[in-house]
Amino acid sequence: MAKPVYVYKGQLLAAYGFGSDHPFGTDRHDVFHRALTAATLGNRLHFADPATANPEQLALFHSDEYIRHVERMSEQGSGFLDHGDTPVVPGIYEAALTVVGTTLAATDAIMAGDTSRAFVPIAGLHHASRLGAAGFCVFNDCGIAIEYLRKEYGIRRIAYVDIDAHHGDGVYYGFEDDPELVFADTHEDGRFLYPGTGAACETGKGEATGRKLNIPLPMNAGDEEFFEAWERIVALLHEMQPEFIILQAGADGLDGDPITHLRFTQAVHRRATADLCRIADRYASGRLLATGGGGYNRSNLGRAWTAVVKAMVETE
Ligand code: V1S
Ligand code: ZN
Repeated sequence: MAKPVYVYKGQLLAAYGFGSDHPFGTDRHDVFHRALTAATLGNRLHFADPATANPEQLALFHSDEYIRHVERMSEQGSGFLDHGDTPVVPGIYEAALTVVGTTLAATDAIMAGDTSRAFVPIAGLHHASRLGAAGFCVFNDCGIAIEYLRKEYGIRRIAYVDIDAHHGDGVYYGFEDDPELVFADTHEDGRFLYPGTGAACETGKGEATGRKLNIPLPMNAGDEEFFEAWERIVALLHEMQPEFIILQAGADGLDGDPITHLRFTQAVHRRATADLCRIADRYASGRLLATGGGGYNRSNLGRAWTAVVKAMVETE
């Protein structure tokens, strides 16, 4: 009997966001769940509750000073955590703790064997660095999950795959010289889009050289350009044979996103997820954790994230 795909749902998770004038509004969670419900995958899914992380878990990736700074700013309730993208809204510390806690709960569910595949919308906050917030991202749940898998489960060879339109700089620079973190990221070329990093020559440092793949795509690149890049990612994953795969499945590369300039369709999300499921089955006992990441056109977000979950169900 196939295990259900775990999809995380709950108002504590929905609370992470920055208000209706900001691209990362708190409506994104409900928009996704409405689209998923319409896809009627019902009995193949298990809707799991959000969880809250504790400061010790944050400290697996972030500095104590930065964690205290977010807590203090959140109590104060105004200003920005970065240079204008990540406003302090009331309760942002608690909401950010929920994003991290939910990604870690999904990690635990997979490692316990309750499921092989899990999807956490809203998570995938890949810009936060060890020392600070950036680009709508307060705490880097993906970076924390990587450290958590190592500490709690002794899983060393982890693959982080990122198809968000923005480069996953927080994860890349957090593990740039770490040979056991396989990193593969397609994104809109940094010469045209935030955060400006992720050039093809950024292939890792020291012993990690060659274990990181950054593939910048030109403005207006569509599915064809993506799939060409994707073959290189698939080849790297077969070579590295990871024990656990994390996918940051940002939906902001789809045509019509208000803040980027790519032209993917949801076929990108469907095929990327299906391929990762097969690779996970071959090397990682099926273990695949996907996070929602970006995506600011609400219809696209529903379509792309539903395609991720559907591909997980169909390959389970
Ligand atoms: N790209 C982009 C973009 N758009 C915005 C933005 C637009 C409207 C607003 F009301 C507020 C912000 N900011 C940016 C980027 C940050 C993008 C973060 C993407 C997050 C993710 O999808 O990858 C994962 C969840 N920031 C910038 O371009 C920096 C600025 C240079 C311009 C915007 N101002 C507000 C700050 C400085
Ligand atoms: Zn993005």
